Amino acid sequence: MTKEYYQGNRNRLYAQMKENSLLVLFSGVEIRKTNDEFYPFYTHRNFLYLTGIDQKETAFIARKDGAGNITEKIYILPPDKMVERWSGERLKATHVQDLSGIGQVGYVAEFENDLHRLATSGNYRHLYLDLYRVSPTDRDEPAHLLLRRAASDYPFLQVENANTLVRSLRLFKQPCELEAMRKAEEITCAGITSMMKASKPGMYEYQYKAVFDYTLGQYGPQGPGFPSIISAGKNNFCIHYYSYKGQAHDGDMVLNDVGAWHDSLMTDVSRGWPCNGKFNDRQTLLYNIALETSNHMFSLIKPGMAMQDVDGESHRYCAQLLQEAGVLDKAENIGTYMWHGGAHHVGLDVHDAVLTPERIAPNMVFCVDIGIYHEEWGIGFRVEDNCLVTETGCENLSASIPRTIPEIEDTMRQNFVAF
Ligand SMILES: [Mn+2]
Repeated sequence: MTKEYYQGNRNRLYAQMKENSLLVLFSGVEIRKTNDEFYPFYTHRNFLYLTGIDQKETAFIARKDGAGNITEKIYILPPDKMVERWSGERLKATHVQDLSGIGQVGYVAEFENDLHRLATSGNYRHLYLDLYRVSPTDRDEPAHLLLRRAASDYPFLQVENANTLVRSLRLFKQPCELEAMRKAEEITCAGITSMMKASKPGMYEYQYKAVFDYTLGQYGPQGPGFPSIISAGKNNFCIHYYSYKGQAHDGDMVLNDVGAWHDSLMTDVSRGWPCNGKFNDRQTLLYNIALETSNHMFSLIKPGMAMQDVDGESHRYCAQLLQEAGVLDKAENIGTYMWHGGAHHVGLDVHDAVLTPERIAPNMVFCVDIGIYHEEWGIGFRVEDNCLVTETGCENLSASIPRTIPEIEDTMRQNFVAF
């Protein structure tokens, strides 16, 4: 992404902030895994969205004065020859300016003084922090620590939540984001078709995963955007399955729920296929019902539709088809075979941290995820695609990833060839 993208994101946030306000953001800190080892650092997505800086322990202050003028400064880790010898080069000030378009770059040691000076200057009445916890028991982020400190040290500053504002911005995808998502779809397609081509009875789930990871690895060092769900047979009945230990036996279906990312934008795509390359009668029946339901949804989705109707209508329509096929007795029992909805937004996060809208509008991207789980028949899979809402309807961004039975069987007849 260009610096103009990040500048644009910040400007749209500033436009929503009150006058005489401070905005303080943090990229986050490393989490210790064990002894001297840390989990891979993952920059707070809103921080990345607003600055483009993908580095730990970075802070940012923007101030908006009474006339609406904005002043920005970012605080980075200082150069440190010994640390950098072990863990790689830190971003230099000029590099940070080029990436983010933020003019003033300081070192983190200056942050506390600057914040204190600004907070006590008498010029600011509001303090915007990015405050969010998915669960009340989530660990404190640097923003939560500052929130507590601000309450005691700067009680005259009214705290505002920047999180909701950023979430409302992230809801609508920009052209460059859509371009990145389309590229990510291509990479995801390569990964999924590789698994289809490599598939055979007796293959272990970890081998499918290895094929997927290997294929994504040809496109860059970043790998999958989120932990891949790849399972076979009865393991498909665990919706978020990550153990990869099972084996696909002849007649089993393989399920994947995976996504590549490009420029930090994700995809989230599920396909199901019989490991032996040929759908049997029951698999054909259920798969075509899921596919037809998905196609029905893509024909309906357009601006103005209620967001909750995506799940509601897909369950209603799928129930109707299952009833017509004699699989389901009564529509209200659809929960026996459909265990989840799937209309979650996707973007910088696979379950994108956006402000969930009531109504669908252009440039939203969300998943249409039709899962059917028939435990008695031992068949479970989902067909999950990424839906871009346009001015008049919608587009399936993942349409080119084999999804009809002939497309899947044709793909599976091909041999997997390593790059
Ligand atoms: Mn998914």
